[in-house]
Amino acid sequence: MTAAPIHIAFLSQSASLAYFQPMMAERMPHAEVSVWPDPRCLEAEVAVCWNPPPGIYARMPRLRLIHSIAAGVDNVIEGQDTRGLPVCRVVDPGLARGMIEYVRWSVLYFHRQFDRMAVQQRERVWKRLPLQAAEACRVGVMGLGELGGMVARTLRDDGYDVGGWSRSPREIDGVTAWHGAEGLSAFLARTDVLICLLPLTDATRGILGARTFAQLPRGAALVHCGRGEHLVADELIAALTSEQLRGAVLDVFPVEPLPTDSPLWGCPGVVVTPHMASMATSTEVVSQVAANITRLTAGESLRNTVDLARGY
Ligand code: NDP
Ligand code: OXD
Repeated sequence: MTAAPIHIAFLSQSASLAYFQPMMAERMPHAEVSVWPDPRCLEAEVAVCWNPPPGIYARMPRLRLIHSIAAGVDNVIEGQDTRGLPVCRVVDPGLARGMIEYVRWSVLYFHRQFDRMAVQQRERVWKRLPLQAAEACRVGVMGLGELGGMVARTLRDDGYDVGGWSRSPREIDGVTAWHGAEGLSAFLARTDVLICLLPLTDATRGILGARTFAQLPRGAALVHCGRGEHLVADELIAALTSEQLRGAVLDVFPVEPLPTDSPLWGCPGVVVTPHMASMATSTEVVSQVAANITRLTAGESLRNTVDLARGY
């Protein structure tokens, strides 16, 4: 007797994941592939998700594996009953490379004062500012995981004075590292450009707010590539207005697309980008999901599983 084909459902309530269907079908020709809102999704054994409908896993009696199409899993697990099932995410060197490029640009933007030059240009001011050496610019990376770790190493190699902060102790050659709530103040106090590459969890929600900004040196800058809910927008605007912060490059927002009436669009000192810091290619996502399905059906251990107790 041949086994029934595995059934894979692509689930999102906010994005169309239909483009994955032909790719997945080509990669796993024997699989059945459905895309939400097709009700056949409820029969699937594998849910591949970005912001899936609320309570959906509870309605999928045959479900065996939940897979994010992204590095972050917050919108895949938040408010959902994952029923003790394994949850996996994407870990990809290509995604890390994209993130490095985005963060490098953003750090250079502040370090080489392109933000100030843009203001000068608008005012037709020709004024040369002193050149600041990279080693005099103290960059701080919040989150030293797959992405933050690579970013910290790259910026270190670029000559910046790099510090990092994580939940548990992390050692990276040439990077001064702090961890835990007790390490946060010391980390912030020496950070001129703060980069957020944290996952969104109960412990990190709202972390980019007045309390954090007040502990940075006056005139520090923010580069935010984590998740929108890390940031308290009105407290950022207040910190920019009081010049406690000099500027912010923001890639992620609690509501995406960022609503057209958000004050962040026109806030002086703010650069808004549309959640494009990095992403895995669809080919890579399909390949990682397919590899994990093969492991699942073979009874082998899965790659890139999420620790649900930690939330990331
Ligand atoms: P990882 O899980 O590999 O790393 C997470 C890091 O954050 C770890 O170093 C972890 O600490 C640290 N951390 C978690 N919780 C805390 C806490 N409470 N206090 C201090 N540190 C904490 O994640 P990735 O590097 O793969 O991805 C990070 C995030 O980047 C994703 O969750 C996603 O939100 C965002 N992202 C954004 C993209 C974009 O385009 N804007 C693209 C891809 C990802 P420890 O080392 O101790 O575990
Ligand atoms: C991700 C993202 O988590 O795209 O991969 O934000």
